Amino acid sequence: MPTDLDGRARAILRANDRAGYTVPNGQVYPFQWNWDSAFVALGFDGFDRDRAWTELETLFRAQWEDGFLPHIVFWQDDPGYFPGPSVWAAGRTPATSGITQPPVAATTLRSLWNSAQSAGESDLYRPRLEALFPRLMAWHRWFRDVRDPDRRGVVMTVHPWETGRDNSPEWDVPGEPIDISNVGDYVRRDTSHLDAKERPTKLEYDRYLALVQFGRALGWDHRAIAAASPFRVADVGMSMILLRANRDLLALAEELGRTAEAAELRELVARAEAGIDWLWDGEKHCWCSRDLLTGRFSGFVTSASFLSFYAGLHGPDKDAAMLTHFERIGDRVRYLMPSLDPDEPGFQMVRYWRGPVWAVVNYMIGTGLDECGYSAQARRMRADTLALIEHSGFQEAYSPVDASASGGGDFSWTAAIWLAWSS
Ligand code: 9WN
Repeated sequence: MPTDLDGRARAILRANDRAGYTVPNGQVYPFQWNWDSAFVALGFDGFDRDRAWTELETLFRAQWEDGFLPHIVFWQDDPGYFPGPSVWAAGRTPATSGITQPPVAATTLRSLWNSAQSAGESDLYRPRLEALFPRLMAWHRWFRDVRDPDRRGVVMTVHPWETGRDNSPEWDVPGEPIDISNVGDYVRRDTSHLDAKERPTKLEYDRYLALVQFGRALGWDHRAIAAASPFRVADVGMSMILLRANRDLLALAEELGRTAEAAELRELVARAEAGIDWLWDGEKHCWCSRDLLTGRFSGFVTSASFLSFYAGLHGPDKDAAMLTHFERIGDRVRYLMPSLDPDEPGFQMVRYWRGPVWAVVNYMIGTGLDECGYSAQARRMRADTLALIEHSGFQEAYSPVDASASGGGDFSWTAAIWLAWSS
């Protein structure tokens, strides 16, 4: 692999470092994002272990008392992004948003810990692990208590931004009941930085804003929101990522000798393993998200559908069906894994989560495939991801057809995935 790309990736992380947290991109996303930081920490770990741990520690400094971990931390205001802290009005210091994001942090922490151990630095990092562990536990308990009140083993999400896959077509039908009649005027900033054809539409933004206004009107009382939101979806991505994260947190609990927490986590893993079948669409033969209000499957094969491997699920029939989708999609596009099945009429090769490839999702899919023994598919995930970066640099996302860029450049989590995966 060309080593200049290693240097470039490190330079991007350093340039986007705001002394303790990393912005995804300096212009478009000038704050700390939750799951971005979890991936960024993996990138730092290869050349600055201390800084990697700091990324997670800074994120958890913004945790609420009830365990909730916000999707954005506004460490300082910046007019370059909308909606900013005054729109969220979460009433917190530091200012934060009122929704969360996929819980990748426990999986990252386990990886950082393993790496510290291999480097013979356990003594140095154990106190930091001990300090972070209860914070992770609190966040995972928050998911259990607030986002799975019926104990189904799947995660409720109440905003498309929570899923991290903002404008996935999975949210089109569940988004219809959102009342956008009182959203009022607002000025988007994303489309002043980026081409509008690479971004969500006005209708989607109206819905995002209406849901922010809904949460704000309830004072960001998460139980009240979960009981009344017009948008309540069991996101396949979030559910798979949380199952994986609970397994990793369990390993850390065992490592730390926390027997009570380990028992709690074992129960969460067992519940998710039993409940996640609710997200298997037997007609489309795929994992997909499901509307909690209507029970309706999205019916879409998305990149998140392939996170079943990362979640550690083993089911020969379902695996075979997903691998058939993998082969079919792999024949249709040059670069895996498009965020939407290219055989869908709504596939758009540069419109955000309706087609483009994201290095972080590829990393999770590839890791899962490898762990489950599907090594040829895992190799393709890695090779395609590195080829995209070699072709077009460190973009937010890429066209699966021709590797053209979608979204912002000099992107932190893409640089991090290069560093974590190329050596
Ligand atoms: C809203 C920062 C974030 C990612 C998300 C991605 C995008 C924000 C936006 O950027 O979302 O959270 O304004 O478009 O969809 O996954 O965390 O990189």
